[in-house]
Amino acid sequence: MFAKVLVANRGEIAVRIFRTLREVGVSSVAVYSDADRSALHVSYADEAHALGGLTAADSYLVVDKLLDAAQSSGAEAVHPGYGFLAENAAFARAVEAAGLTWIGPPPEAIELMGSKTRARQAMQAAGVPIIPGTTDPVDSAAAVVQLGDEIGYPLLIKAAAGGGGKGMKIVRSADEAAQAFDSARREGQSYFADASVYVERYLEDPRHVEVQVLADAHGNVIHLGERDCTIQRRHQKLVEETPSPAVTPELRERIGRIAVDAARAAGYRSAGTIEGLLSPEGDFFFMEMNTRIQVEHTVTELVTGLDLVREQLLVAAGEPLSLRQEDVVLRGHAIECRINAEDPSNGFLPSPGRITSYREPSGPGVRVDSGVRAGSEISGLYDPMIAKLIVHDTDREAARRRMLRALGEFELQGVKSLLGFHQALLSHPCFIAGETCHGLVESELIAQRAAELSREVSPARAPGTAHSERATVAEVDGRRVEVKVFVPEPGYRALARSRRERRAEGAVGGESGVVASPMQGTVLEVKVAEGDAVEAGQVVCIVEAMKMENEVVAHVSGVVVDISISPGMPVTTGQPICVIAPS
Ligand code: MV4
Repeated sequence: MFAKVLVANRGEIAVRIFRTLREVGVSSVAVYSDADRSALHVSYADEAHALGGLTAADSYLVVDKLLDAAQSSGAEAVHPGYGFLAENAAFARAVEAAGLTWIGPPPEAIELMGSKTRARQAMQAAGVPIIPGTTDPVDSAAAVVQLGDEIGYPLLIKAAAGGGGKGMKIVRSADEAAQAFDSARREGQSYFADASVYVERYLEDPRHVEVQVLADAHGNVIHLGERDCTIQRRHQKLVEETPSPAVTPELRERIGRIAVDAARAAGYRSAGTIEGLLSPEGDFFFMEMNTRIQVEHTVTELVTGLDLVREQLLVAAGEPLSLRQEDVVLRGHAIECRINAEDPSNGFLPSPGRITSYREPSGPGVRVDSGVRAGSEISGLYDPMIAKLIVHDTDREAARRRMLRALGEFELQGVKSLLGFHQALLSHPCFIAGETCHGLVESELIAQRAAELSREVSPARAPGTAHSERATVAEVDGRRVEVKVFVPEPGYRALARSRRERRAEGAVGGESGVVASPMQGTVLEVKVAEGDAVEAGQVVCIVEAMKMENEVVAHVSGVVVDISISPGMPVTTGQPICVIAPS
């Protein structure tokens, strides 16, 4: 086994991996951005190395910085967690080229599954059922129509480099093909720098059912049953459970075999997930493979009693898996609710701020995997998922009630969260009946119930000052030292203040001239230039948030002045984008 492992990640998953490392006696190395100096994952690890940089692009995504930290700490292996560089084959190769062990699948398997068309070809060749459609990219709207003639409508155009639902477009008839094709290519280009698309038959009212697999370097491939992740919002999973209410023991054996075949065909090693769609008729189709440990691996851990991160460590160290297929026992029912710092009564907008009060639920059958504590700042720069609440009980109804009990115990103040939303959702007859609940999470009813049920308070906000004095922790050669620092306020805050002052002096007309970002995200495209005349409602820029494109519009007519963003820039909620001066 390794003596020391670096985790190239943050938040709850970094803490989750550190916990296993501690149990197996491996020392742990954290890395952190400037925004994460006092984050929980940094204090949990045995040592911590600053990456420098505030945004993910300047820290957790910089390969050279991560490799430098690994090398200077003397780590022998790197665990990527999920997100960031977990499914980046070039990073996996760079880790190995640096003489370190990659705790994950072979880079070739990552690459194969990164191309949805290549993956479909390989799965088809291996006898794994794929959703009917093309296995090569389609290069024209005419080719989409041709497939429609052959297999009928509706069709679904997906990005070949994509996954997770980004850039999908439904085609309900031949005359919709051209627009959907162009739009899917544009989104593919903007999300993945790859406009290639392919086409599948659009399945109505499917369930998202995925199978957990484990594979070692000795030819052993096993599955650990399925997870049902049907409850999603804009392709972000919100609730996951196992077993799926729609999977019988016979179906489980069938999809388990399919998943093992798929993993073998990919030359897979480590923990991975075969994501599939289950039709109302009980047909299971391969959709894509996630070549990483997933957020929702926890529910599988609770019903199998296994530690999937420990299996990943064993496999990476060249050991065989700790069990064989016939040793896998699935016991009871587990449910996970993702506790995001988001406001369900405001379109699930991220809700950055400081957690003023925090107490996790506990008691029988309750697990919390969290990356925060009281006092943690939810920065708006990273993923809004701050904790996962997972429960286990003898059957689905008992687990559901246990989840409601635990949600009620969870104390989380200072930021808006999904606690009330989950209470509303899990109390709904549709969830109780184990149905697909499509459309329910977006419904006004749930948003209203969620608002009634949440006991959130707004964070107290100190007025901005130019610098603030703060006690913090500095990292010197991997050692952590308490120091006092003077922190300059973020640039945008100074900008906002100077605008307010100029407005007060009458320089920029009306009170409402500032166009502010309604969400935290990344600027994809700026649609206006300084000096442009714009109408109220006109799109000013596109902000990517939660993997979706969002149009930010001018709310008044006038002339654009003072554009303070550019493509590629991260923006936080309320950050000024530009000013519309009266024309
Ligand atoms: C589909 C689909 C219907 N037909 N593909 C892809 C990414 C994942 N987040 C959802 N995806 C879907 N792919 C075909 N050919 C429907 C979805 C889908 C979905 C599937 C199961 C459960 C919930 C869903 C919510 C939105 C979209």
